[in-house]
Amino acid sequence: MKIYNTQDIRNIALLGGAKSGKTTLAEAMAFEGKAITRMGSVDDKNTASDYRDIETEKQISVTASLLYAEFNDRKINILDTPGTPDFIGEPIGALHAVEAGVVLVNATSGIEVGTEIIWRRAAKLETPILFAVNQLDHEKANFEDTIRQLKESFGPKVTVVQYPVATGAQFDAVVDLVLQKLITFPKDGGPAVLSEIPESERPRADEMYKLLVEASAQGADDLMEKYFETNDLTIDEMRRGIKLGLGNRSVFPVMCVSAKQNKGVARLLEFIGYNVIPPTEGRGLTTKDGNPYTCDPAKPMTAFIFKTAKEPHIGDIAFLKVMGGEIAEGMDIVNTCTGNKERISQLMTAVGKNRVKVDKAVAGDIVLTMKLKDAKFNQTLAAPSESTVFADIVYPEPIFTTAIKAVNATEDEKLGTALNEMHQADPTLRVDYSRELKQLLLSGQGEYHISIAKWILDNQYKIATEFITPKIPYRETITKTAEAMYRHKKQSGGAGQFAEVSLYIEPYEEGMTPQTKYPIRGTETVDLPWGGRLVFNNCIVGGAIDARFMPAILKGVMEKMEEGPLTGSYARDIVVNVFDGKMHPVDSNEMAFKLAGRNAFKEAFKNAGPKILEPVYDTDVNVPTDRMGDVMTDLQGRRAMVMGMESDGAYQTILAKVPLAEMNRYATTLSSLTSGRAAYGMKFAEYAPVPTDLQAELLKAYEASAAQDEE
Ligand SMILES: Nc1nc2c(ncn2[C@@H]2O[C@H](COP(=O)(O)OP(=O)(O)OP(=O)(O)O)[C@@H](O)[C@H]2O)c(=O)[nH]1
Ligand SMILES: [Mg+2]
Repeated sequence: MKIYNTQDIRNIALLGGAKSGKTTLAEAMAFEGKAITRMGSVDDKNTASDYRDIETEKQISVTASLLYAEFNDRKINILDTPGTPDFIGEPIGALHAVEAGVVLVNATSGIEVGTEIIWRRAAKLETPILFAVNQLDHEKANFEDTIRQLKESFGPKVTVVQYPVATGAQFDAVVDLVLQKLITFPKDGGPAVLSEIPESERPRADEMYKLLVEASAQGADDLMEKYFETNDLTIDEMRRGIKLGLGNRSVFPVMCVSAKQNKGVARLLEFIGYNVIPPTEGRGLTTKDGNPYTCDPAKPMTAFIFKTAKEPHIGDIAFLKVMGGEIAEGMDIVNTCTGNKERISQLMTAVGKNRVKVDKAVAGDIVLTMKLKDAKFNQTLAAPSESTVFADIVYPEPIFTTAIKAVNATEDEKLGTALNEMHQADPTLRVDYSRELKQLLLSGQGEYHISIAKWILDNQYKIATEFITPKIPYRETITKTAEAMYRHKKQSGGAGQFAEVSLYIEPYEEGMTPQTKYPIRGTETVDLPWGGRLVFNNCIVGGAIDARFMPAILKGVMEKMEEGPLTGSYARDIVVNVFDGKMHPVDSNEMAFKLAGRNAFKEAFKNAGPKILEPVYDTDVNVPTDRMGDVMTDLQGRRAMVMGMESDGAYQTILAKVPLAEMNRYATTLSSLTSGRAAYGMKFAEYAPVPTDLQAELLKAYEASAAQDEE
């Protein structure tokens, strides 16, 4: 394949709602760009982009694919991303490798949630956006409605560049206001035909053109001035305004296509080639130390790994955006994140599943490389003299968690390895072993996300797995003071064991006044690894217990703190005052005092108004105003405490404190309450006592499971 210069490369990501037609458009673009000779279709499961087993099985995109088109002496790299909101990590990753996003909008169903989420990301990254209204051939297509919705959601900078003369079965021509031509698509395929705009379309075309001129003036200050003075621009000025406006996000042009019938796709490629900024003019990336880094072929070689994948027969694939210099086969480089030396053994460009070898790639290009020893997403490859490290792509926090285990316990290790590999391919899929809950936790962007992960485990890794509701990390504490004495005494044959401990426990509070009932002779404060504190006071008088036994008593108390007396959860926020005890000259030892300390603490705890605490999360739910009522009622059913409300256009944000135990499957419920139009986030806030009836339930459940363990 020909090597293109930086200036002749354009990078776009196809974004937008689920099933809006991105993969179909990518296929048509690759076809128009001579990268494939025949167009496949999603319905026939033979597109270049949706080739993975899971994608042909479900007929959706799950992973971003790289494709390209060669058009008018330019190479256009295309990242086809999934639209299902559960796979949001893919378009987010892709946005870090492109200079423009092409947002597809389905003319039959309008804007979808996923589109709004990715829109906000693009805004943050200052990525230029153009819209492609797709499926105009569909009988239910409605262009006017779609434009109205686009303007409602994304504001007045949404600018119509083309409009269809008719939609549905009659969709065979668009008026292109930039070219000032009618573009007709021949019935039996083949290149589109350009002609003068017919008289019958003139009034509409003129009216739309006025709006286009006004919008294009936003692209540059001099155009704005001229427009204010004369209320008009020349055609060339209008074109310059659109190009600049797309680049600086003051214009969001709208194009028209039927991806499936390959109508309008060549013109879209031409528009992209002409108007999208070259890589050198893009915002570039940020380095780890916060400096902007623009793409530049004159810099030493640097490349950012914005995605990794693993494929059968190939192994690990790294997706690179070359940011500086050029990268070539056989080159010795360094991974600046790990310091590891690597050699580039293979460079490829791709049309989805079909990969094409290239000898080198220049700054601005997007390429694949295989067989690196150890490369992960978010890492930087560079010339050995370089130390640049690019900042990480920030992925959204998980919103759905399940515990998972292998049906066959001997496959636990295999499962761990598989899940870690899957995390490398999809950073939003997270896996954690909780030592506290003794569960392997799998988290992602929704229940569907996790169910797809299970499909991959079942079918690709061939590991049978089971999902279990994750346990809640409860805590235990006390609400009043109590005393207890415990005597540990054992007389068996030779040496006996003896220790007696009396202690007085109180609830710990930040800044509390120390008790005066027993004189405190020494204090040890333990910041507990699971949160909260244990204050351990030595109040022994007259040498009732030797100082050398105190650490053993503390150890015993800590053991019981680690496995709380009520339900085995961690205990927290307690003051223990050891005020008396007894020793035996021969039989007393550390082991005996540990046991006595542990049991005395357990006794006292039970009489100190023990309470189970549960984690409570600060939760913000972003809901369309018309669904507020349902979402609110549901939240109240989850013991939520509503803290406030914020209005945000057609959306409201509910701020609430909700117990984690009530949030299981919330993503799924919220999605069905709002037809997928809401989003939410959660952050740990505090531990709070559980209601009495729930405490009784938890105690019963723990006793039952403890009894079972003993059997
Ligand atoms: N009538 C019509 N159908 C289309 C058009 N483009 C795509 N489709 C159909 O819409 C469905 C979804 O198309 P895809 O290309 O998979 O959509 P997508 O946006 O890639 O979907 P995800 O990646 O899963 O979000 C398929 O059945 C396509 O055949 C179009 O222009 N017209
Ligand atoms: Mg797709």
